[in-house]
Amino acid sequence: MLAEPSEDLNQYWEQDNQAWWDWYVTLADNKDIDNVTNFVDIEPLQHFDMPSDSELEDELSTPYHLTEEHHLTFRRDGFIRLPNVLSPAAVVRLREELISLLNKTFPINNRSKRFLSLEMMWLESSIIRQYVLSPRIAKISADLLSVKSVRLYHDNALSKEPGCGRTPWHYDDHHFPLETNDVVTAWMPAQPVPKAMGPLSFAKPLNVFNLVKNINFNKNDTSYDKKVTEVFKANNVAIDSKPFKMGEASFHHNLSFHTAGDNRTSQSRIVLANTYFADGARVVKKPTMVSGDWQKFIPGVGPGEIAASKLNPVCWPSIQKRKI
Ligand SMILES: O=C(O)CCC(=O)C(=O)O
Repeated sequence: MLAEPSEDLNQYWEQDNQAWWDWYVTLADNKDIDNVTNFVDIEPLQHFDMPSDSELEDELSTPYHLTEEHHLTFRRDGFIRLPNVLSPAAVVRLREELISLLNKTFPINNRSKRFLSLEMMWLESSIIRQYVLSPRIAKISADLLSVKSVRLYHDNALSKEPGCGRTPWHYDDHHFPLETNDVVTAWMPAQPVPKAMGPLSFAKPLNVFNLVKNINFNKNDTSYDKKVTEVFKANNVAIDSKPFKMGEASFHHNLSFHTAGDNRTSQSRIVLANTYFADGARVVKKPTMVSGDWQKFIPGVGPGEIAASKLNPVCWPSIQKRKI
């Protein structure tokens, strides 16, 4: 968690998670996004025949081959980008379904420059459930963490709308109120993400979090984000902000410092981010407001208790049939 959560963070978030994101992106230092008028036009996605439900299930159950080099990279850098985690057709189906869910929640005239978020979609959509409870994705996560078994913390649609600014620098240990560092987020774009669209970007190696872990988090301004940028610059920290190709996904550890660029394109940057954690982990003793509405993700579990509610299914090892 934060080095020393200050008194004013030691409270629960009182609103919903969308309000959390609306607040959170105000903490990013954005120099000129508001003045951008010439957005980069992005070609619509190529047409692919949609996979049937059973083809999708097959794809999302097929193990992904991780090499020793992948493991070393993840351990050293705290993140890894993996090509072809999803086939192009599975990306198109994911995008179509996420757009349909986003359309049900967010009126089209209230999206401008926002960061839209939707969680727990797996409870509502049988298609998203396949991507969230996917043995392929959960096994990559468990293997990278070198743990036997992972549970779901939450799924998250992250739609960075055209004109939305940067995501502030952070590590997820700030956000997830889990008493473990065996936490990983699979960030799976539902289209390619060129530089202008705001790809997730990582500071490396993993241990650079030590350089910034004592910076005071200020919930009211951009000072935290600015200070992290300054410290990373002063220490010549390498930042990986490469674009994401179709089907590529990244997996990041909860101590990996990351940010994301602004979206200067005409298309929404839509991503499915699934977070998994080692089975057996507990909720921290003092969750803060930076954890948002975490009780929605671990209902009925109090601080200090094992995070194993019925909304935190074991996703790896997978079980064939599940009832929610
Ligand atoms: O998508 C983004 O811009 C930020 C996502 C993020 O920070 C995360 O998934 O941990």
